[in-house]
Amino acid sequence: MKDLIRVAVTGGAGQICYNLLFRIASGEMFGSGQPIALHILELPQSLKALEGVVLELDDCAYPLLQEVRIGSDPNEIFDGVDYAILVGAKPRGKGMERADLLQENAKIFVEQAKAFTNPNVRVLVVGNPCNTNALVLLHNSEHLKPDQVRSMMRLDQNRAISQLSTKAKVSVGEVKNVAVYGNHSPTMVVDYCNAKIFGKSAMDVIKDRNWLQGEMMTTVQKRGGQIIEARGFSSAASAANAALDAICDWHFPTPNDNWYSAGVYSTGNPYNIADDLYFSFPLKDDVIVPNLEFDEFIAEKIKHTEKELLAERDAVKKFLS
Ligand code: NAX
Repeated sequence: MKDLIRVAVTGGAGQICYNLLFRIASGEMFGSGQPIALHILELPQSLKALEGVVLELDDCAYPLLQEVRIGSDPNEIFDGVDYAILVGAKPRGKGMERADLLQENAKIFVEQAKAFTNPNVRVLVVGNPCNTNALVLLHNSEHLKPDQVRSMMRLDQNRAISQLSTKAKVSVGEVKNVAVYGNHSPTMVVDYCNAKIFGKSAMDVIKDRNWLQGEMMTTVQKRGGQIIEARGFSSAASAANAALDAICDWHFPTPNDNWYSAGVYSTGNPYNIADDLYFSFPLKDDVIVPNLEFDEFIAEKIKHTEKELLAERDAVKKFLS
């Protein structure tokens, strides 16, 4: 039997976790031979609901799930974990300004930053605004190094893959090297210049630059809003699926013929993006893929999303030590 992998998840009674916890426990994240312990954090007022989720986990009788801990104290829940998926965050309330949302969430990540004890822990921030929350987390931890923290951009990548495969009428497995840049927000940029379909340039296969720059880009950028409009709730199953993919991207070697996107610390990046941001780039294993070339449209949009992240950083500057 392999050593346990301990996975902390926050926001355990929320809708993303209802789609995520069961998939982790079933072995979908680390494989069918890997025993798992779940450490689940919730706010005190939602612990009862979380207890109900744990009853359901029990009732699945997952052979790999060796242990479940729940609680409201990050120090207890994050103690000794190998991975942490930080989903719990404060939603935007009625009449709340974006700057208020940034600050309210920053407080959560300032507190959680201090609670990690495993020097090798890897932390994926999902709760929005995820890139800036990741930056706050890094700045407020004595132990976490930049490469131990990421923000989740994999949902945007998956949305882009899906749009490209539908347009080209090929299966999703034939669409590779799709990268998204910047912020997890409507300024996020899909790099259609380097994407491949059947090993060929996506631009040569699709031959419709207007669609790539217009409908495809805006569909991916605004997909979250489209789902809220249709469902009445924000993306949950697809977000959980992306969190699963994002941890697999981190845990397992990247296939030779592909890359993936994640929000990583920008200092020292090869694309002239400002230092000290969490910015989405294409990665192979832990390294940003260098030397990719874009057209002017993409280059200009990348500057725009960088500007938005700089403004977010400015809004939380009092939390950045
Ligand atoms: P829910 O409101 O259903 O659940 C959030 C849960 O987090 C609640 O149960 C709440 O009690 C808990 N929580 C709040 N503060 C907490 C804290 N300090 N410690 C522990 N638990 C806490 O939201 P859900 O739909 O699950 O979404 C969670 C977050 O994911 C939101 O911030 C959302 O914006 C973000 N998303 C991020 C995505 C991404 O691609 N990065 C996509 C999906 C989603 O929009």
